[in-house]
Amino acid sequence: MSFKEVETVLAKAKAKLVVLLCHQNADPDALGSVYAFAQLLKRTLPRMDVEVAPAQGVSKISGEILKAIPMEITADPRIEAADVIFLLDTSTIEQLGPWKSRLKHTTKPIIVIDHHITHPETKELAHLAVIQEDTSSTCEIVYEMFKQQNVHPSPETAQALFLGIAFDTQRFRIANSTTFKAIAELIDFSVDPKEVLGLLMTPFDYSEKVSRLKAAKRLKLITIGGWLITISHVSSYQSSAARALLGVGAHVAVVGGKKGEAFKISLRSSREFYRKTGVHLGRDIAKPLGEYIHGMGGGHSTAAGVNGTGEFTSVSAKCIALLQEKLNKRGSNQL
Ligand SMILES: [Mn+2]
Repeated sequence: MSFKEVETVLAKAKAKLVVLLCHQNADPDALGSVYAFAQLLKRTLPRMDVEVAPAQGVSKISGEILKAIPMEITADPRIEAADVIFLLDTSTIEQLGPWKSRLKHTTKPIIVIDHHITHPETKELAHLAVIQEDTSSTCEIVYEMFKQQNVHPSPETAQALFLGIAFDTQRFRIANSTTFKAIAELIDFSVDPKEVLGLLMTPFDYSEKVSRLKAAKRLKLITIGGWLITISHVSSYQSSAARALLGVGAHVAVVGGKKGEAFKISLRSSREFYRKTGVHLGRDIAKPLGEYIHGMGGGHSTAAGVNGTGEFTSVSAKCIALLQEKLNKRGSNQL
């Protein structure tokens, strides 16, 4: 796939205005890729008007990045007036929140640039789809296009790309040699890794710290077949609390909490737990747990969530039962 294909679509549409969108609560990869791609378009086609708009704002970490690297973004993109619409780092139009319906009925060409597994509906919607599922970030795909066009990114653009790649590769933990080559080149475009990596470390809010500590104080520790399982409850920041419990040594952390009538559970497990047991938290635990509490559950192999209604005691008992069943163990020991 090349930038030339994008240029062909733009030329055919006689594009004077294009809008670049990315998913809501934009993470650094989404933000970095829309921003950098806009810079590439402006450098290649200087007469074209380019608007950048993350749907419903950006994540907390991205907010910190925006303070350090000023990027021109708009909260009110001219979607209807645009000649071509781009979606970056966005696998379904659901992720565009309230803008979804504005896109569903558009007759303008839509170009998707992404590294997630594409939803069939998005494939149908897209005029051109640049999907590289084996690339660790959308920023890497965008940087490749800079190279194809022989355009050198500005220091700000290089920083934005660097941060997107660093974020999506979990600070290079899952990066491969292609990623490291791109990173080395970006550093040569005046990125100071020490300085910019600091932007990805947002300190916890006071209330988030309290939730994490309360979850630790209230935790119930059991073992099932030698695996350390922690179960706890807090009324907010459940996922942060579950990550904290993994940090202190749990193989699996289940943190539930009620806010009004809504009951929410976050589940996390270590990679080792998933590798050795094959228990997929999203599929094997969160999904049936969601049905049990008359709500919905799902997620990834080591990170999942459930929403519904229920009481902590019965929900945690059900969760333990599911873990026992999936691990093929009858009992559990309380430590
Ligand atoms: Mn991404």
